Amino acid sequence: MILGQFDPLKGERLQIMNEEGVIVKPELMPELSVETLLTIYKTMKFSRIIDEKTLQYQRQGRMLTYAPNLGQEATQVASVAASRQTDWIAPSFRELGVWLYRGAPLDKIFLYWFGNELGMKMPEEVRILPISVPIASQMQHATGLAYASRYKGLDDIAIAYVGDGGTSQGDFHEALNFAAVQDLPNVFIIQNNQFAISTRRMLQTRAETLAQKAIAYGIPGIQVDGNDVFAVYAATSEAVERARSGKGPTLIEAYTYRMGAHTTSDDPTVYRQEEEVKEWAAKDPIMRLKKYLIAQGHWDEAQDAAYEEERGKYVKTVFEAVEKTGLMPLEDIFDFVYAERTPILESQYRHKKAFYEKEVK
Ligand SMILES: Cc1ncc(C[n+]2csc(CCOP(=O)(O)OP(=O)(O)O)c2C)c(N)n1
Ligand SMILES: [Mg+2]
Repeated sequence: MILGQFDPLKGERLQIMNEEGVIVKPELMPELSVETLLTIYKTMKFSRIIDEKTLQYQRQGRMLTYAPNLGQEATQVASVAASRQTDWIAPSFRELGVWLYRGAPLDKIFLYWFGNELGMKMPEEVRILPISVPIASQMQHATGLAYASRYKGLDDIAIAYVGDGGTSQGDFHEALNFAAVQDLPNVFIIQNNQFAISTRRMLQTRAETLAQKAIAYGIPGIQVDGNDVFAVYAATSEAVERARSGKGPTLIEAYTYRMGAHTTSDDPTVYRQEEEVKEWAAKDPIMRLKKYLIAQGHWDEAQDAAYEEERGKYVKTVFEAVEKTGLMPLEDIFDFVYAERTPILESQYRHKKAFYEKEVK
C-alpha cells in the first residue's frame, strides 16, 4: 500500500523514478505492460507536439487563445491511464493529455480553442465532461457523477482534476467534504503546477502541502512527484481501486511545474525568472520516461524522431481543416443564456455588433 506510507504533513513525496530516468524505489514500481507504457509515452509526446504547434499557430494569428500543458504531461496521462474507459472525468481546462489518452478527437479539441463550444461535445465512449472554466466548479460535477454511479449500482468512479489555485475555491471544500461524508467513489487530482496565473503556490495557502488538506476531511491524501509517471500511476491506481471498492475518495497532489505561459494571453517573464524554468526543464517528465524506455530497450531515437514527424504532420492536417470552419457567429454568445434576450443583453449585443462591423470585418 502506497497510500498512508507518505505523510504529507512531514513533507514526504512519492517518487519512484528520479530525474535521470532511474528507478529509485523498485519495490513500489506499479505493474505496467510495455505496451501500456509505450502508449503513455506516445500520448505524452503527442500532447507536447500539439502544444508546441498550437502556440505557433496562435502567434501566427491563426488560433484564438490556448492554455498549454508543457511540463504537466506525466500528471495528466499517467493518472488517466490508471482508470477505466468507463470511469468519468471532470476536467478543468488544461487536461490535453487526459483527452488524448481517452481518445478525444483532436479536431474537437481544436474546435473548442477556436471558440466553438461544440468542440466539447465528446463521442459517447469518451466520458469526459466539457471544460469547466469557472475554477473548481468541476469538483462538484465529479461528486454528482460519483453519487449517480453508486445510486445506479455501477462501479464506475469519477476523477476530478483541479489546479493549485482551485484548492482555494469554496467548491473544493464542498466537494471534498461531501465525497468524504458520503464515501463517494471519487479521486481528486490536484495538478500543482506552482502557479495560478501569476500567483505563486506559496501565496495560495499557508498549508505546507496541498495533499495535507485531505486530513481535515478524514480521507487519504498523498503528494507525488507529478513528473514521474510511475509515482502518478501507482498512487492513482490505488486511489481508483479504493473508490471502486466502496472505500471512498482520495486526494492526490501531483507536484509539477507549468513550463509554459498560463495561456497565450499571459507573459510569465514578468513574474518569474528564466533560471527557475531551466531548473524545471531538467526534470522534464517526457525526457525522463524516454531515458528509461531507451535504457530498457523498449524505444530508440530513430523511433522517436519518426513518431514526432508523423504526429507533427497529423496535427498540421487536423488544424488546417478546423481552421477552415471559420469563427463562430457573434450571436452565439447571446443566444443560449435566455430564451429571449433581456434588454441589457440586447444592448450589449448591439454594442458588440457595431464594434465587430467597424473593427473586425
Ligand atoms: C471562479 C473563477 N475565478 C477566476 C477565474 C480566472 N482564472 C482563470 S484560470 C485562473 C488560475 C487557475 O489556477 P490553477 O487552479 O492553479 O490552475 P492552472 O491555471 O494553474 O492550471 C484564474 C484565477 C476563473 N476562471 N474562475
Ligand atoms: Mg496552477
